[in-house]
Amino acid sequence: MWFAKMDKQEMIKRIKELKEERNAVIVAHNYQVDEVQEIADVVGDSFALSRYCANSDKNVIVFCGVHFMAESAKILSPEKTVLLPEIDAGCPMADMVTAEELREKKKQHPQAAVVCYINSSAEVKAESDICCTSSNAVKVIRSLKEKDIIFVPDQNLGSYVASQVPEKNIILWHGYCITHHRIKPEEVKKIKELHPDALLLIHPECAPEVVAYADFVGSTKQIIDYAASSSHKKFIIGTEMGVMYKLKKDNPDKEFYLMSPGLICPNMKKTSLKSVYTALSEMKYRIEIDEDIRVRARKALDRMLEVE
Ligand code: CIZ
Ligand code: SF4
Repeated sequence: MWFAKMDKQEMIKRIKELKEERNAVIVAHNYQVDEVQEIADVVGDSFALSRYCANSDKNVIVFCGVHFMAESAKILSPEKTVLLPEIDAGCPMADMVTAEELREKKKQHPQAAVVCYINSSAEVKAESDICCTSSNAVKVIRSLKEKDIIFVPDQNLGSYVASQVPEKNIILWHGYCITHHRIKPEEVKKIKELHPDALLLIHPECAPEVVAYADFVGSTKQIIDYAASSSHKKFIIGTEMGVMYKLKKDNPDKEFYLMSPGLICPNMKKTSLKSVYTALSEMKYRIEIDEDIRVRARKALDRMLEVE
């Protein structure tokens, strides 16, 4: 293809021109590759990005992330064109629960409230009472009057919340993140021994045996904010390697070590400068959601916002 001959600087220039022509905004998740984070107008977690898009006056959104994130942006901004540069960039955890399976579970526990992690499809959000992110899951669960809570799809985030809110009965689903869940406690023990004076910051998508080693547990944003405001100088980072870009850039006086070389999400790494360029030039891939599902999914997101 002709753009194979374009060098990086030329590609960046063309992306910027196309962005103006299309009246578009480019947003990138904290797990995106460095060069995609560099060209983005804003980098953040899934919900902050969706909120940013909803408040933006641009009518095209290029969402550099995975499918459920672009869908969340579309749920909040139905009048805008939302583009996902790599259409097969999905989240395996989000695919571990379907709306039909969730309806079955609800029948077994009719008294329970349903909380879905933002890492879920629009159809699953539409079947849920309220959404949550890894930043606000504990707060969301505490806000509910029901004692029994079906929590989908992440068993690890669900277990973490259960440990923080023991007065609730959390009914766990069997989903997990293929990237965070595979980290073993032995590996964590070893890296802690290698850097005994570093603080260990861990994402709650890791297994409870791993989270047990953490000095701090939080979402990508909470990990980034914690490292920036801490007087400590060394940190072991227990989430996807993409966050290292911002951590190192914003804190040149501090040292960061990735908890495991296995902390890499293959779906997040599918998006490249080339795919962003193609998304803008060919206006693809457009995210569309059935209006009935969108309206119901929106209620679950709006209810979460009321808790914030
Ligand atoms: O909500 C997000 O963006 C995800 C998937 C992780 C996080 O902790 O920010
Ligand atoms: Fe999904 Fe895990 Fe990748 Fe996040 S890091 S998008 S939860 S597979």
